[in-house]
Amino acid sequence: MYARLAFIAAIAALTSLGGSDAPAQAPQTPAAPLPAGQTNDPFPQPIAGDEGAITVRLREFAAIPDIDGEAARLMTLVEAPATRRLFVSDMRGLLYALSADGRAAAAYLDLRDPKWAVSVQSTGRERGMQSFTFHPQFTQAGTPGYGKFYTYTDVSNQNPAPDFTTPSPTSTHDTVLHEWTAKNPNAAAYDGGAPREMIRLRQPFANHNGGMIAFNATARPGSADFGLLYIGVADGGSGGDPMNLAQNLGSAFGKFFRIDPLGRNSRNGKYGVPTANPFVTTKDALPEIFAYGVRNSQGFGWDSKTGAMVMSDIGQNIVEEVSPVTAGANLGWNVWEGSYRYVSRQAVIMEAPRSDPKMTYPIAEWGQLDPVLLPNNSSAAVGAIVYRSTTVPQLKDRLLFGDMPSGELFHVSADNLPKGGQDPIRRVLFLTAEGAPPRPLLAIIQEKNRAQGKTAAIRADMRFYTNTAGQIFLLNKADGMVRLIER
Ligand SMILES: [Ca+2]
Ligand SMILES: [Ca+2]
Repeated sequence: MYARLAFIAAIAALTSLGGSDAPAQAPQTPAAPLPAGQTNDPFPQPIAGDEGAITVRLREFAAIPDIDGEAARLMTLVEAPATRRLFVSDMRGLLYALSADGRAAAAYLDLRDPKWAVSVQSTGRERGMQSFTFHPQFTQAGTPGYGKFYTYTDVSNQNPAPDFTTPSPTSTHDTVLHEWTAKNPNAAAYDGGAPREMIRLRQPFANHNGGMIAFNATARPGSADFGLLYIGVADGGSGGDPMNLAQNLGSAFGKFFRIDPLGRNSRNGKYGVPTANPFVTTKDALPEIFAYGVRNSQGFGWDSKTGAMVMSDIGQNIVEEVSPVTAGANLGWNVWEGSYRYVSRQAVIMEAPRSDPKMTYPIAEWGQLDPVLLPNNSSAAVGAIVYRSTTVPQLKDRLLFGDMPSGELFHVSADNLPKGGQDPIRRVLFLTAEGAPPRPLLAIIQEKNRAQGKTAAIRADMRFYTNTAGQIFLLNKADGMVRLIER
C-alpha cells in the first residue's frame, strides 16, 4: 500500500490538473508525506477493468475539416428541434450542419468572420466557442423563439463593459452569450444578422470559462421550465478557486444560471430572470443562479423519466464527480471536492465524508490516479446523459458520463443511483472492426491518427451528446471524427 501511495504521489507531483491550461505550477517535492488524515487516493480499489463493461459498436459518422492543418476541436453537437438536423461546433468558432447520414458537413456559421465582431479567443486548450444550443421553438414559425439560437464564446474584445466580473485586478478575456436569429431556420447556412449580446463575463484566468448551455429537453411547451436556458459558469480558473467565487452567491462564477432568453427583466435588460429561480429573494444573491458550488462543469442533462437534472464537474487534483442538480443546490466546491473536504492540490481530507447535510454530494466519483486513466496521468469529468432510449439497448437506463482526456466512457444505473464513490462505476468499450477487441475511445483515435499520417494523440478530449432518436455521438479534438454508438 505504501508503495502505491508513493508511486501515485510521484505521479501527482508530475502532472497538472487534467482539463486545464492553467499557468504552470512550481514542481512539488515528490512523495512528500501528506499530513495525517489526508489522502490523494480516497478510492484505493481501482475502477473495474472488464467486469461489468458494456460493449457497443462505434462507427465513424462524419468527418469535420481541419483548420490550418490542425484537427477540428469538436466541442458540442446539438439536434435542431423538430428537424433531426444535427449541428456540431469546432471550438475555434465554426458551426457545421451535418446531413442526415453524416456524409456532408457544411459550414453553417463562422463566428470568426469579422462582420460579426465576435473576436473569438480560442488560444490554449480551454478557450473558444464553449457551447451552442437552439431555442426549442427554433423551427416553429410565429413563436417568439423562431429562428433563435445561442452561442457561448470566449472573446478577445473586451468592450462593452462586463455584466459580471470578479475582484481580480487583471483579466484574460471575456466570455459572451450571444443570441442569433435566422430568417429561415431550415436554410443551409445562417441567413440572419449580427448577434445580440446578452451576457458578458470578465474572466480572471484563461482556464475554466464555460461550460455548456442547454434548454431542458424534457420540458414540454406550457411547463414552467420550457424555454429557460441553463448556463454553466465555471469558477473563473487558476486552481482552488482562489477568490472563493463558487460559494459566493453574489458572484456569477462557479454557478449554473437559469435565464429566459426572450425576457427582459434582468439587470442589464437583455434577458429575463425566472421568478421561480431559487435566489430571487435572497439578499445580495444573483437572481440568475440556479445552483452553486460548481468548479468547471463540462456537461449536464435531464432524465426524461423523472425530470431530474444531473451534471459532471471537473475536480481539482484528486476527485472527479457526477452529481444531481436541483434548484438552489450547493454542489460543494471549493469546500468539498467530491464527497471529501477539499484542502489542497495534493490531497483531500479523509475524515467525515458527505457530512454536511446542506451540500449536494456526488452520485458517482473517481480518483484522478485510477489506473484505468493511465497512461494519460490526468483526469477530467465530462458529460452526463441519462439514457432512456432503446436505440442502443445495452445502454438503456444507464447514466452515462466520461473522463475527457482519457476518453473513457462510464456508466452506472440510472434507476438505482449510487451514493458516491467509484465502486459502482463500469466502463463502456467500443467495437470498431470484426476481430478487434473492445477498446476505449483514445485507442481508436490513435489508430485513426496513424491512418491520417498524424502523430497519435495522447488525449481524447471526448465530448458526447444524444438526440431525440436516441443516437449517441462521440466527439474529440484529435482526429476530426464524429462517431456514432450503435447496438
Ligand atoms: Ca476563466
Ligand atoms: Ca461537488
